[in-house]
Amino acid sequence: MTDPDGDPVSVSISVTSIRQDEPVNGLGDGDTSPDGFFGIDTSTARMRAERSGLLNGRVYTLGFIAQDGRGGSCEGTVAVGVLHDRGAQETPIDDGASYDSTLP
Ligand SMILES: [Ca+2]
Ligand SMILES: [Ca+2]
Ligand SMILES: [Ca+2]
Repeated sequence: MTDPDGDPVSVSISVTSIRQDEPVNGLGDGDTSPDGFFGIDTSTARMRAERSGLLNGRVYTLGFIAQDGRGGSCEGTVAVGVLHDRGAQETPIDDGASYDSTLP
């Protein structure tokens, strides 16, 4: 990475949201929630490694903001999947639904 101003680059990441394409407590996924945990203004998010046994794998979508400490920032998302079947290794499919993982 390079900075257009020539400054040393040091980027801090803060997680701003955790969402998932399955309900936080649907069918065939146990009965635990919330499924996503993070500290406001921290770089660490934790997601429950569960998915519905009836569906096609869970996809979490993490929102984040990256800041360089000098007033520059950008936002982005990253997807994290939970395989439906670890033996089959089929890529989890994002069905497009968006549930807030941090809700109980
Ligand atoms: Ca759950
Ligand atoms: Ca359930
Ligand atoms: Ca899915």
